[in-house]
Amino acid sequence: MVDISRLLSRRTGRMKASEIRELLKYASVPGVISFGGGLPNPETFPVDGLVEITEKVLRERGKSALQYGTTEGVDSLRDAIARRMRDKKGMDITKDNVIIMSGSQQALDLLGKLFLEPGKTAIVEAPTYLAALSAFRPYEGEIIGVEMDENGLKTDILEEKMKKFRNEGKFVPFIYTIPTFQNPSGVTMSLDRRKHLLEIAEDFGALVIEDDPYGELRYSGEDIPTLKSLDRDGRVIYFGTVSKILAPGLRTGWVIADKEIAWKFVIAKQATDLCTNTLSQHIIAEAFDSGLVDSHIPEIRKMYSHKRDLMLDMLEDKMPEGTTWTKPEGGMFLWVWTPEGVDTMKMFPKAIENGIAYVVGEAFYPDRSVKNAMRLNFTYSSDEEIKEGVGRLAKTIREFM
Ligand code: PMP
Ligand code: G9A
Repeated sequence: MVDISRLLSRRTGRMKASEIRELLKYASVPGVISFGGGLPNPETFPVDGLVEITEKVLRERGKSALQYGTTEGVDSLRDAIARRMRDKKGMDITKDNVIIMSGSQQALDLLGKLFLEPGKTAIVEAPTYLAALSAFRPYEGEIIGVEMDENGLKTDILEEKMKKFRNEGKFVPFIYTIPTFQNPSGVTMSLDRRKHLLEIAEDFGALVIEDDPYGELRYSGEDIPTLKSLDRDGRVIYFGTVSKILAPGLRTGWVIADKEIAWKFVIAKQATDLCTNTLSQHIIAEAFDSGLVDSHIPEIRKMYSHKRDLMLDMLEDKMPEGTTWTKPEGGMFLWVWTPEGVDTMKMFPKAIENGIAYVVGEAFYPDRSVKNAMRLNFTYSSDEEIKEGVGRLAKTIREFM
């Protein structure tokens, strides 16, 4: 065996297996109900529609659909996305602002590659998307979380922190947010906070990253304008994906940015994978253009909104005194605060013993400082599993208290 420890780069020391991916193992352990993984419900995948489209694409455009493509992405897909972002998200953009990614996860990695290094500080929400932390960490900047409440990122606290950082000589290239139906909390940032966030970013010369995989999955309440639609000077970089409105296996997402920034993403992407899966891109372009995606999203909303309501009802019914949770208007997750002193990491073995899995809250904080919280996914489990699983979770918390 070669001893590779001396051979590895310094950055590998900052790489860590995703706790969510590790948890996916429990999704297949017989008898364990998992609210852990952030998986779409496979019943929502429009398999028949995609069979038809794939055959059409291969027959009509097989030679180009199986060839390498440009790094920026397949033109028909960039066009379809630009149109969609203009119509549904109020963005003033063209195809030239759209760069196709191998999932928005790739955009997160390239973001770190482009903007982080020792001496730079990324601001994230606390809690934030776990795999964004995994993407940023190897690039050796500092990552600092700013707390949230039921209206999203607390921008007054952000402003104070930014002032303090400026006095300390800390340099903040970007503020990363998931403003709509956040992963992990399910919370949506209010319009006032969105405007305030953009003002702060402008004052301090930082970019704003709007990661929006869930925006089209609204079950109640009113749409709030995207940060990108409120952007006046090209400060917002928007990340989108088909993972939650079509299928994650297609591994396709996009970056919307001003042309200069978009070009930086292109160069960084070239070194990573040259281009995103060309066949997937042709299939997705067709799925947008033929109306498959639009006819299909209401079905996803219907199923998930029912599951959200069911989980909320069950929590109301079963949870012990002192436990609270968010009530998301969309997305795939909700966030549970366990009573003070109930450390969900320490409780985890008991949960598995009782046949229920969740993601421990501390994994979503850059400093792992919060112990009495967990994330629950409500989209993957069957209705029966949701009913039974919340009961098991409540029993686990009671026993652990
Ligand atoms: N950002 C957030 C906030 C997510 O929740 C996810 C997926 N769970 C991603 C990015 C990655 O999505 P994709 O499948 O497009 O890589
Ligand atoms: O790792 C995955 O499969 C994507 C899930 C993301 C999440 O659970 O937040």
